[in-house]
Amino acid sequence: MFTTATSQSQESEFVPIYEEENVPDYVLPNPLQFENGDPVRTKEDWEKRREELLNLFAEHVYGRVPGGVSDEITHEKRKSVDEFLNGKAVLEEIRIFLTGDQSGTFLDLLIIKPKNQNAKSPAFLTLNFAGNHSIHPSPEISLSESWMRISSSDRKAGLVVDNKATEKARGDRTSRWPVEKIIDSGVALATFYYGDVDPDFDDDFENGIQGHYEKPAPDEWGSISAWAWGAQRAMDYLVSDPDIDAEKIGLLGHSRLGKTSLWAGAQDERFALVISNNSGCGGAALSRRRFGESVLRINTSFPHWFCDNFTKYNDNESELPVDQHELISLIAPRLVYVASAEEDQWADPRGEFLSAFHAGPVYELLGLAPLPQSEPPAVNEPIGENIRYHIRTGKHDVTEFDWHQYIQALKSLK
Ligand code: GTR
Repeated sequence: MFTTATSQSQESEFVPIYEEENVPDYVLPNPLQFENGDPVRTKEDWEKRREELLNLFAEHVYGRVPGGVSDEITHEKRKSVDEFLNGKAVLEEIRIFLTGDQSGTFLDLLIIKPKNQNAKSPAFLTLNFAGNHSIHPSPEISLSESWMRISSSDRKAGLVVDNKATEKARGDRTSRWPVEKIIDSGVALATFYYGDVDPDFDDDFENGIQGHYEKPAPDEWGSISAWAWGAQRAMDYLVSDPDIDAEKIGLLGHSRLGKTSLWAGAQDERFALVISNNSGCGGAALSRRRFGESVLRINTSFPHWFCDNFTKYNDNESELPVDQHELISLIAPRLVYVASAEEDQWADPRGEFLSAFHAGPVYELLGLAPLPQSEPPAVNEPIGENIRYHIRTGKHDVTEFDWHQYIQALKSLK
């Protein structure tokens, strides 16, 4: 089942590596060495190296946001429900206009806040796959009218018809969203549908935010870069919300949205916590390992996700000027959480762990402890303080176990 126009033969030739002995030898680039070979010795050096790395990731992997794109947003509060979750919470829906006027692309931010708090609440900002209405069955949540991908199971169940969500789709993803547990922990939850910013299909950037601008150049934004930019615009609103503690906002994404969280969190230092849930290739997993999904494979299956320059590294990962441990290191000194799942071999759990581990020297330079061990921990045993990691039992998913760790991480922020 392939979704691109790329030749079938190129796809069918791909055989993923699933044995450690078949992982090629590789040398990782050193986050603490400038491109000219000079060492990074001080915090001031690191600030410069950080800029250099951000530019390299923008140019070679995700694509930069074009110069003409304005970050100015306007918003409109469309709904406020005072008695949500049996009166425990307040629900708000904020439409955030992304192109300066109200006729262009917008994202709908759903915010659920605990009530009766004496202080401002810490919050999660999370991107969702299937519309805000999918996270909880309440009819108070507006049904998304945006274009939706259709999986065969969604079609069978009538959740998506003609690429639009139906009433049946309400609460379809509740297993991934323990809303009551989050609220009971005194934490607010803000979420938006990623397809509001750019619909997730290869449309040559006709739709979504890129459609308002010139076609992206080879070093300009693919969809992940656009989704990450959208998360930053949602953050612009969230930090202005008087009920939210702007110093304690954690950004969370799963899978392709974990890749997105890492790229947004690397660039935007307002996120005090950045969480990658099963983000895999182009996320936390080291590209040079080629384990499971590879750069060639991801660029073939999803040609719109990364910038066109990234295709230079198809089957050519050793030439990449960066690797994904450096993406993790860009989050330093903030709290970063990388999570894997045992059965999610496509995402290379070991490669995800090693990225978190090899980001350690940057945290150490900034006076913070790296991961305490160079080998992955046992399943279901989270490790680390400033860089946290776990591998849980089970498959590619977001579970109660994952959320439990993320809530603890958010609440540990000083
Ligand atoms: C897969 C893709 C992964 C991951 C996943 C998801 O098909 O190969 O990189 O992003 O989708 O987002 O669910």
